[in-house]
Amino acid sequence: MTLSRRHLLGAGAALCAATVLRAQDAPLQLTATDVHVQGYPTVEALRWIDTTLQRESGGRLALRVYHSGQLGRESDSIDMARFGALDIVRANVATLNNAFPATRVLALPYVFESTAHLRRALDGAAGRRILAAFAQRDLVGLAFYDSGARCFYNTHRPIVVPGDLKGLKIRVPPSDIFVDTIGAFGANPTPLPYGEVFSALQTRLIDGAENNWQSFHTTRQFEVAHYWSQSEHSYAPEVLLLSQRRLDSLPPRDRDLLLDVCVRSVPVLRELWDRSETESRDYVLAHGVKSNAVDRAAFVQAAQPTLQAWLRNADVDALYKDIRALA
Ligand code: GTR
Repeated sequence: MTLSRRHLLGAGAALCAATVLRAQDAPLQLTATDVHVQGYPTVEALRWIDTTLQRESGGRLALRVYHSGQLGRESDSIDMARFGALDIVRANVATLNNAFPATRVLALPYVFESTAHLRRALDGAAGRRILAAFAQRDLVGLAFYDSGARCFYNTHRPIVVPGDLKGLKIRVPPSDIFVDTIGAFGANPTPLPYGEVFSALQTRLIDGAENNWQSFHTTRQFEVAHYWSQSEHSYAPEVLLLSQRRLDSLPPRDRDLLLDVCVRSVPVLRELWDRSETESRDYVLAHGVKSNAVDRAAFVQAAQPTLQAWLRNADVDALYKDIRALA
């Protein structure tokens, strides 16, 4: 088929019209932040939200994802979202523990038995109650994401019983619960922002830290800390938070779509999570990391005074009982 001049002019006119339409209807670009690198499950879940929003809003909404802590520390980005300076924050509940008491139960030691237990609790009444509590401080709790089981890793030796941590400086996230828990195990807890852990290990400012396999892998901390000990002392999950101001500014149909797409990103994240956990573990073990089992009963016992002290708060205790009933 040969294209006539008339066809070409027609196509050109249509293209111009589409461009004008796009300019008028420029998508509203929401912003999201995550301290993790590209390819990390939480960052990929945010990307999925972006493409799904674009597709299902007919191009009205998009999400720009700032990964790798480009917008600063996790704790600062939570405040930025509260004041409307950015829209979505993917943060760990550990960073939220001090300011948002409802999140505390999720970070306490040995509350969860497994990822399946964690997911049951987050998908049920306890999860809904915790998400609702963010409204008190200008945030919308959108969804929880997995963060696996946090375990110890260090530059010195295998940790089998809590006593093996004695004298070690272990980095913790900025949460009083983590300071208490890691201190109760006998280590010297050292709060530091996530982005500073690798160099702190390298310069021997700290002896170790605790986190999940994926963080240990993607931050390359495994190149410096060669001992991983499977303590599974906390399952502190991730949470997706939205600026209430932003939500209020959206027309109802976009509001509903945004909330719905974020909820639908949870199974997407979970699939990515399960796959990447195995990949990260295999990768670091193939690159010289030595992993060992711990005396779990000894860790559970050492955690009891911390757990009981935090459970003196009636709200934390009520959530704890609901969660334990699902174990
Ligand atoms: C990771 C979590 C991050 C950050 C980090 C930390 O597991 O995904 O958001 O909180 O832990 O320990 O600071």
